[in-house]
Amino acid sequence: MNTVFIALGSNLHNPIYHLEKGIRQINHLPETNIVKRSSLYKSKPLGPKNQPNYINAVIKIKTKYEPIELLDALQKIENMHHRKRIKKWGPRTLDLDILLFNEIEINHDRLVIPHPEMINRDFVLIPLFELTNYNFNIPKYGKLIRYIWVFMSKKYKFIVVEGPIGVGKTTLANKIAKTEGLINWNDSAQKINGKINGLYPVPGAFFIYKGERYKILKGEIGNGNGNPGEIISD
Ligand code: A4P
Ligand code: MG
Repeated sequence: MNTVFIALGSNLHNPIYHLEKGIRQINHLPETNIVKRSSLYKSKPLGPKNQPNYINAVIKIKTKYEPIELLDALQKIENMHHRKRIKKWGPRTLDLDILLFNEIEINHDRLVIPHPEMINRDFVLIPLFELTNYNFNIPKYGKLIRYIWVFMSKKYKFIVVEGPIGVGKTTLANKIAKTEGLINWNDSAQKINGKINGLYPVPGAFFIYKGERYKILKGEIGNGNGNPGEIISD
């Protein structure tokens, strides 16, 4: 079975409906199963600004499909959502992008993997992080976490690592602080009731919640006004 990560995005006609339906349709493809799905993230539009906010998510699937077959299947699903391709980076009912396919690189007319824009999009990187881990490697590009921290240090005032006592919040906070690209961060994690570590200072705000391991579960991306992330859905 192939392991594939797919990014979903929608900003028209009830985006959550289109995302949820798209996820179910992918799960129904022959010899294909969803292994994990991220939370839904609300994000400001990249590209033309005169369009609604997006809802984005990432899923991890196992499939017997080969790359181009999978692309065909996903485009069929997009078409079922009456997706109209009008303008580049314009509004859409459902966009399905293949981010990663096993660990391979593809440079085909119709398919480039890893998806070349993924490293530039926090609405892709953060849900992907939710499904993976601190050491996750993006073929060709390197550590996922590096790209995330570069974004965060530009956008957010602080990062909060929250979770039960003894799961390794301080270790994570210290790792984050020491990660290349975060040289302006205060690397002393501040403890609040033993449940939260904060890292200061960078512009904006972001929450990292923690379930079993280091997982970002919730947060509005591109908030940038110092408020905690808005909770959309678990
Ligand atoms: N293609 C090449 N590589 C891939 C791949 N890895 N996965 C080709 C999927 N498709 C791939 O895509 C154009 C062609 O890319 C396909 O025919 C396929 O052969 P498209 O979806 O038909 O057309 P598009 O909308 O012009 O391009 P694309 O790349 O899907 O748009 P983007 O770049 O994804 O931008 N803002 C926020 N906040 N959230 C969003 O999700 N999305 C867009 C769409 C703009 N702004 C956004 C968001
Ligand atoms: Mg697309």
